[in-house]
Amino acid sequence: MTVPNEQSLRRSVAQLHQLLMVSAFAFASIGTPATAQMDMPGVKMAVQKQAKTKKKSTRKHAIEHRDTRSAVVKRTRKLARKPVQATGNVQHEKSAAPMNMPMDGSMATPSQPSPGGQMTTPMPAQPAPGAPMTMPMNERQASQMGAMPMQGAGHGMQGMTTKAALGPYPERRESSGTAWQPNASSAMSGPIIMAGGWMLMAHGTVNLVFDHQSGPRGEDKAFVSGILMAMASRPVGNGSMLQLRTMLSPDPLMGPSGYPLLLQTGETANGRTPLVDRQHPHDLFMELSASVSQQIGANSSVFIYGGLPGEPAFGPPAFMHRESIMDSPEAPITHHWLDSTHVSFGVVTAGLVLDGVKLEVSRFNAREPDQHRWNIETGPLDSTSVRLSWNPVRTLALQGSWGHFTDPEQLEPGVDQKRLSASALWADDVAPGWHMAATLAWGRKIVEHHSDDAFAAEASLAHGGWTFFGRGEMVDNRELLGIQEHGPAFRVGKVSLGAVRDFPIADHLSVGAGALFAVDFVPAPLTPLYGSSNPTGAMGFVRFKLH
Ligand SMILES: [Cu+2]
Repeated sequence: MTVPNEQSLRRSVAQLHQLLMVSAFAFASIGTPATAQMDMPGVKMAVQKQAKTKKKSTRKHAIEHRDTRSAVVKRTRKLARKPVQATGNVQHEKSAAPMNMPMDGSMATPSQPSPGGQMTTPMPAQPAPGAPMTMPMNERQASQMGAMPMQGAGHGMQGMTTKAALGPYPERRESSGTAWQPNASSAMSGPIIMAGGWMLMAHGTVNLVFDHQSGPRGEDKAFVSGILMAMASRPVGNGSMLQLRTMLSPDPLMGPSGYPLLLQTGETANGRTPLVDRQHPHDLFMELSASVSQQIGANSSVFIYGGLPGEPAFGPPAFMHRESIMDSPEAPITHHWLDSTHVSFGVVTAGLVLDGVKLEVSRFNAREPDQHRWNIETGPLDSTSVRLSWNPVRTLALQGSWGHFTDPEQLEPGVDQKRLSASALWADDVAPGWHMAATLAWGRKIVEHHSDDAFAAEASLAHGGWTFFGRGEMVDNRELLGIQEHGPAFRVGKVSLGAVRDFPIADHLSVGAGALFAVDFVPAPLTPLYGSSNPTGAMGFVRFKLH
């Protein structure tokens, strides 16, 4: 993808995407049209642009009907005449995650079939100037709505499948890039605005972190990290769905050398020396992507995804999107084995979805981002990855993937890598009001006949405004002596435990305070360098969360 006028390409891609997302949001929040058009195969309808959801708790239905949203419509419609007021419930972080609205029209109820099999249901318009429609609801509300009977719906939507960006499955299954998480996950949720046929969603977290890493290789630093993600999607024809995504990171503000993190390696701050015992900052643009999917059967679809940058079909969802550890501000030391490809400057992925199975192939630029964190880079799409994903039940997401990475490391020119990964993500309510998520992941990096493994186990437990999280990791790392892949592999480990308490300050916005403590496990040959066999790390943080 080396083009003659690279500078202008970078600039225009970035500007175009920014403009798109910004104008979409601006449009949505000012002149909201009275109706939002929603299309799905065989169904065309206009729906009321305002909705208020009522808060009730019918726990009994919460579990059975979590993913059945078709009947939501009726309830929404019934309540639609009440004044618009967002009802984001931020008291229960996880269990109160706003519901992701299906985008395929299953929010609306058709009443009159038109001759062509198309149904049109115009609904009373009540424009509220300046008030974009948001449809926040916590799981309980959503489930309760989902459990509402379809009174009066002559042509019920039962049996209709909700449709996400990449296929006809519950939208909650989608995660970073084209990765899947369990349907029962609430990691990707945020306020939703419907405007002009588009469904807009945003979410994100910004952390202010105070970091202390012990010993001679440790250091202290305060920094800002996080992600802000905006998505816009709309149907574009019969069974097709378009999605645009922008993900931004404040990480470049922390400076090119990132933050102290014992046993972490990967990327560079100056283009000459590797970062060791530090986590690199992520680029401002973590994702600027577009995807189009076409439904090819009741539960199947094909899709294509392109990003500059984007995430190829390799590994589990990126750590900042995994519900099991997304509340921790600390990057995993397994990052460059499992999910460091989440910011790849040039990705094209084609995929096939058959019910709970997804097979996808990516061609991408595997070169890791360089030390310039504010720009967009380009490079040839000369690397390949293949991923097979399987969600056998709504609480589980499995994947296995393989990749050939051409020349990934800036400081190791000409050295290719192969990587393998397998992971299992799990999420469910373990008791009323208690939501749990867990991940088990393995990654292998094969470089010049060395095979180096990495393992990660993560879990989070959310209750009320509290989230507890933990992670254990083990890595065979050759880069700790700063001599890249040519050093011996040292098996190192780490256990990290933490908690955060969030307090709502506005609809969909909370402020939280948290802390974590980590113990590192260093093998004997490295203990003189680290001052002990168990150096430690600690972080205190304050965060804003849009959800
Ligand atoms: Cu990363």
